[in-house]
Amino acid sequence: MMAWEPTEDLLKFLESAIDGEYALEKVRDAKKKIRTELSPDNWHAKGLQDHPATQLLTNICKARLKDNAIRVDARKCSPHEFEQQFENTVTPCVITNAMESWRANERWTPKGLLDALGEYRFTCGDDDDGYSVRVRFKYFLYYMFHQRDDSPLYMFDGSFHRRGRGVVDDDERRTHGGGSLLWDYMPPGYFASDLMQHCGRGRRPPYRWFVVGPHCSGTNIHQDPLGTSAWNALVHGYKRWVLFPPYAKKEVVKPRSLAGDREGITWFHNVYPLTQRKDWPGPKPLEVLQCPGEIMFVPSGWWHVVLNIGHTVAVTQNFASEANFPLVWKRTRHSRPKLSRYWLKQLRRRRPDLVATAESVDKRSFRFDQSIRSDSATRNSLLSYESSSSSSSSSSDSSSSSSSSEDYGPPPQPL
Ligand SMILES: O=C(O)CCC(=O)C(=O)O
Ligand SMILES: [Fe+2]
Repeated sequence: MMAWEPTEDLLKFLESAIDGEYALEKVRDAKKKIRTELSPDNWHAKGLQDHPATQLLTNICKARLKDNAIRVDARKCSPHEFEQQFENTVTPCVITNAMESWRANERWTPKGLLDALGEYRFTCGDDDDGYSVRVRFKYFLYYMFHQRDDSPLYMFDGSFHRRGRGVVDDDERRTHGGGSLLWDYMPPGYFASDLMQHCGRGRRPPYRWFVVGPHCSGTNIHQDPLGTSAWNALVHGYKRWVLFPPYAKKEVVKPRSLAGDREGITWFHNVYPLTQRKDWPGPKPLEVLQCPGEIMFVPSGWWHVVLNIGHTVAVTQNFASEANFPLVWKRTRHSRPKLSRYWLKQLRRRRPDLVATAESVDKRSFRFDQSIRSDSATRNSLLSYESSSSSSSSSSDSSSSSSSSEDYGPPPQPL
């Protein structure tokens, strides 16, 4: 698991295998397109990697403090239990012992990936017109080990299944030669029946990403699109997560005064300290230090922000399950009407049991919280989360809600 430590041996190897000067030039070109507001020579201007606050965040991590998430051993918790306890109650958790057999454990090392994918280009961000900016893996790898950027470039690639030797088609696992990264992992059994698979080949919005993050890179606070849930499996490095329940108000967890900040690390510097104060107006954060070999489950609607500690390699997928289907259906119907028509057609054939749910969502003005909270387990789960993390029931969350959390109501009231 130490494969991504910048040892002398590894650095020597990278020097011998990659033209460093050219690599940094290519990365510089990508930076210019991705953050047009910032000169490519100014990415380290704030010295954030050496900032005491960053070091504190990192040390807290190493000491394994600041982790109040539930761990679920995949060998002991059945899919039915998982569904009941976590999916249906919209409760985040960390899954252990679910990726032991993955080929990724051996193959996703700097040398292994350089050998398999060094020449292929992967997405590291978008330009101002929304087009992907891609960098060859070998150049990105060199950059990772030769930068001190405040918020380093983050490789986040949704087309990774098409890269690698022997890849001939982008959808069916079996038509990929052994070269695709798809062969190196297997979605955990809990998430095997992803209902969005019925959206059809090529129509489905991007839903799986290969994620390579240098130390201090990260993802700013957000909710995942279309009401989907996600799992995020970490092969190397550590990820520090902070999560807030769906009913947290956007303007509290993502203050407008920091609207210019789009980076995970700046959230940790500017907002995280506020969350630790007595006068923090939002729900208390759920904090996680995700270790290598662990899978983070982020249920539908939960706000989350991530900071990579040490170089990280992960794979993440978003999905629709029976538990979040009403919300995903509602959002898809609203923002992707054409896709939703095709999806419904397929569901009629393959999952007719869900059609009535879809139709009932269409008929009434559906509120996700009313649906999930009619279940007493959910009520209790969200309640116990609230009471374990805050001293009083939060009165700060009024009924006015931000646009992105309009499907969720205020926190549950005591029974
Ligand atoms: O940086 C990460 O690993 C988190 C990714 C994430 O939250 C997302 O892709 O929606
Ligand atoms: Fe996310």
